[in-house]
Amino acid sequence: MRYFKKLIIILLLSVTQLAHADDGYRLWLKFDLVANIQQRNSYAQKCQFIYSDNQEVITKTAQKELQAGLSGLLGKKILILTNPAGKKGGIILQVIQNEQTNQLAEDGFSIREENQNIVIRSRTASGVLYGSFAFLRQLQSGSSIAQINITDSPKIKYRMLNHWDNPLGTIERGYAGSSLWKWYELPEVIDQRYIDYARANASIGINAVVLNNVNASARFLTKEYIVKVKALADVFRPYGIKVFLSLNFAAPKLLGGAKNSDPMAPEVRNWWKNVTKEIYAAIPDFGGYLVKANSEGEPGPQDFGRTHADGANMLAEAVAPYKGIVIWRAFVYAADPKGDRFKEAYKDFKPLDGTFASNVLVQVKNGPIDFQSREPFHPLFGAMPKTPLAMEFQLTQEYLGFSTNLVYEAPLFKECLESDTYSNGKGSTVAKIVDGSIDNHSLTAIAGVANTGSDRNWTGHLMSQANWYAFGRLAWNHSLSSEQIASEWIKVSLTQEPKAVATIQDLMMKSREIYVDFTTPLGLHHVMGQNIHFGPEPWLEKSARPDWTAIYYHRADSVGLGFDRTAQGSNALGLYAKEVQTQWGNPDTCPLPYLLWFHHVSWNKKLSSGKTLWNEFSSRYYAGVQSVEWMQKQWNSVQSSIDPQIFADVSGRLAAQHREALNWRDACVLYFQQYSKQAIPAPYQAPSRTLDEMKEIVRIYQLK
Ligand code: GCW
Repeated sequence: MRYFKKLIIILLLSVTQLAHADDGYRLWLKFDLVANIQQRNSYAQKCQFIYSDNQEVITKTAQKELQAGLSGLLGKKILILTNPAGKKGGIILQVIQNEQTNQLAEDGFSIREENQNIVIRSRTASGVLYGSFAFLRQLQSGSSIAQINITDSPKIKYRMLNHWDNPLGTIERGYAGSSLWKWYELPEVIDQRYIDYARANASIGINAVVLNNVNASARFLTKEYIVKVKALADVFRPYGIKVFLSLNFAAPKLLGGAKNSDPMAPEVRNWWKNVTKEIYAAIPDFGGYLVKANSEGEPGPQDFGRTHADGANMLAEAVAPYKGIVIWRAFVYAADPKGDRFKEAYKDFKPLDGTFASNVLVQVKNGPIDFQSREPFHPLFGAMPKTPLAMEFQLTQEYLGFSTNLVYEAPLFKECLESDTYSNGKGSTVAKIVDGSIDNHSLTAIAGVANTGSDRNWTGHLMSQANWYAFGRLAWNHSLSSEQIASEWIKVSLTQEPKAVATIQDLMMKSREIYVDFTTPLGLHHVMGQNIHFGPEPWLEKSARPDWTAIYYHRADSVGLGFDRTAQGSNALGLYAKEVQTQWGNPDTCPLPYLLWFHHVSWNKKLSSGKTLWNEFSSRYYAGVQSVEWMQKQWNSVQSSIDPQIFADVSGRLAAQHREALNWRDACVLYFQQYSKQAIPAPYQAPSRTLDEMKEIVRIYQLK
């Protein structure tokens, strides 16, 4: 009997446990019952009903979302009224053009208490949707809504995700499973996930998605695929999201039987016009095209002696009648062993400033090389005042340890956005170039390469959900702080227990610098494993291109370490404004995070930290590993405030991160020690593994 009782208790316990287990699928849209009864009652008093005087499809979405969210938070069904008849204590949605809403940017909203109702008002239906999600966020995070008075407008027009998803379901640089888009099932089968994806995006203000990889298959432009794309566009439209496609520049030849794809050939121009017409017939609000051309083997206008502008303008002409736009990527770099990849995009694009059609944006990665854990801002920002420049950030952690490393990316994004280009005097930050305010552009865009996939929790590492969230919030308002966004995300996703919120926020805020320390400290860059871009491979000397090796970038020799980009070296620094050159040009005063980006520094040089380069550099690897141990400890300390399934999953990934940090440390200090010929500084101990052992570990990582 006693045994039986025990069994029942164990069973009950595990059922409760299961009921609480959170697999992360609901992201930041949990809307669980507000635990504090007093607070719940105070919310309930003000949210007794929902009414909208506008019946556009997006406003209906807002009503539905409010109803579902509030019902969850308040534990009772909230009615949508068709006639409020002077009722008080409800939520009123209003799409209206008046003096007040005209002050808002498109999609901006206000939330105010008026005549004892809460009015969410905008001049667009999507503004009302964003306002509704913002309102729900107040309740979710436990904020007071007494005398609520919020006015908010997005600073950037197109806030987009770029998916690098391929037609067969794989994702280039995706670390969270396979593609969300099930092309073979579309258009007949609509996965619930498409809808949940749209909800998540709309809730943080994302209003555009590019569905497919920039290394694009021409397949997406066929009749068969246009109906599939239309099916997704139909799902996303009620959430205010426009669909874009990446295109393959050689499509006229590949699909249309044209002789070639020369953008000046009438036959080619017509082909694009016709295919564009077909797309718009199916999807009248189709956003337009994203193009990677003449980059890493992709076809482009230069194949026919034409410029990037010739290619972009041809497509711009095709989409113009439908108010579509073309986003042309500046991620191009010729393979010149004597050159400096840092300068390539600038060389190609700067002379084209002023020659692009008015519906073209040039999309520039945040840094000049490729989404490294730290890069100086791209020198094109500020250098093309006549061309709207879109920002491209990478959410998927290609160079940030895939889905086993906790790296909160908001500080990385902010560092770039807040960099001063001095293009139009002090304060010409990258953010102000991108939001159009410096050069008076109204066509503005910011893109994040998506980190989503078919994994149940969407992003592989649960903490990477914060990067998706932070991107959306910053795309909307780049002046939000990383701390603010982190704490907001933690409260709606993990816990509201104040001490746990503070601990996790601190851990997130430090995570990027910790990753930099154990992988590429002091401005070292591009020393990761070849092809897969995982783990260390600083010894990589040969690759298909010189600028895909590690030695091209770190330039280690018996004298020192780092790439001299001053006038004595490649003079990439010369691409920046004078003030920026002054800031980074002198090795004695260059901030340590950027040092090896711009200088070849001798091993014995005394740095501003008081240590020599070798001592500082090698110590960072050890400190980085210790910091991962610190992250593990901090995470353990919040266990009681976190859902057990989430806790265990993140703990496991932190342990994996620790193992990987040790690999980075041992591989890098042993490799560079061959050049510095100096001992590991006290109090640290030399690695117990040899360089050859590290090379073998990395070699095995890369085996097919
Ligand atoms: O970061 C690099 C990646 C490529 C990618 C390319 C790009 C889509 O390694 O996989 O291709 O950049 O941005 O075009």
